[in-house]
Amino acid sequence: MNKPVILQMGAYPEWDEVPLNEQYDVRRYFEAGDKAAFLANCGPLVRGIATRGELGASRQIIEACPNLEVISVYGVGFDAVDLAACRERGIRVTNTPDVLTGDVADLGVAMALAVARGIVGAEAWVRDGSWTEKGNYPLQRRIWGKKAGILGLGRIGYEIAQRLRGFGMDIAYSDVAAKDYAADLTFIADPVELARHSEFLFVALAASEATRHIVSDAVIEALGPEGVLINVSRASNIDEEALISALKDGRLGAAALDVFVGEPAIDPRFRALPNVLLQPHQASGTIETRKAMGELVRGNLAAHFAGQPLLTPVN
Ligand code: 8YV
Repeated sequence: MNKPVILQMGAYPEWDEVPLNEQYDVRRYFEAGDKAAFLANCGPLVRGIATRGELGASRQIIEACPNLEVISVYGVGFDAVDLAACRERGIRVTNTPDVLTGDVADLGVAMALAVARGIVGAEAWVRDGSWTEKGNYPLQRRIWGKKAGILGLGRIGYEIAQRLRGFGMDIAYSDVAAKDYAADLTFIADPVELARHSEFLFVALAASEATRHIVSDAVIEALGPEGVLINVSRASNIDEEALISALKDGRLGAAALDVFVGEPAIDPRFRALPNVLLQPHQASGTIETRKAMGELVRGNLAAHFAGQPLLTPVN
């Protein structure tokens, strides 16, 4: 029996590529020179798409695959998948939640610590001889006992809160409604008020049209010149132009970013800013977690083609 044809949108680690190619007839979109011609040729054969959180599947891609049945996302964020186009055609979408929650929360907290304690600069201070030549490293800022705000108290946001409890922080959060599982945390509905409350503001909410630029200039101003903004969600949740401007003129103290508009080709102005920590969208980037994500991608595809319930459906 012919293997189902799968359109692969981006590269996976070897440990995923091998079983995927054993189980399916994989067409590697990301390697195609002429992508339009490639799609015209194989699109009608495609029954499934294996993609990545940041790559998703656009309406154009979906419409080029008239026999598409399922889209399996390697990542928890499915904002880059055109869900409206999927709804119109009854195309199922799956993602990889839970398995990556801890890692993303870990990196968010690590980024906050790195910025507050100047860890990147301190490493350079030792390595480049400044410690010998210039003396002690400049004093940094405490994180324990400070005020934290979490924008989006879903799985990842809640795990960030769990970690911050260990630092004795005063934790508040904003979400569409107060969460019954967070009764001991302060609920502040308005993101501007949350930022005003916070010294460290973590952006952890799922990205959608409704959350675009939710971290507005007003939120950034409210966080202020002593504030630190940490983003482990999607760049679209932040008004990046306003962020760069505020970082440049000191209206925002610092930022720690794992996601960027146009990544990996980030806005070059970030590179000139001394008060921003740059990370290459690696929040879920551990061997253990990426193996679990890959297994879920394949598990969902296998369930679909076996006519079984999907493991982690989005729709
Ligand atoms: C992944 C992510 O790094 O989960 C997501 O939505 O953005 C990240 O965890 C990405 O999807 C892998 O390409």
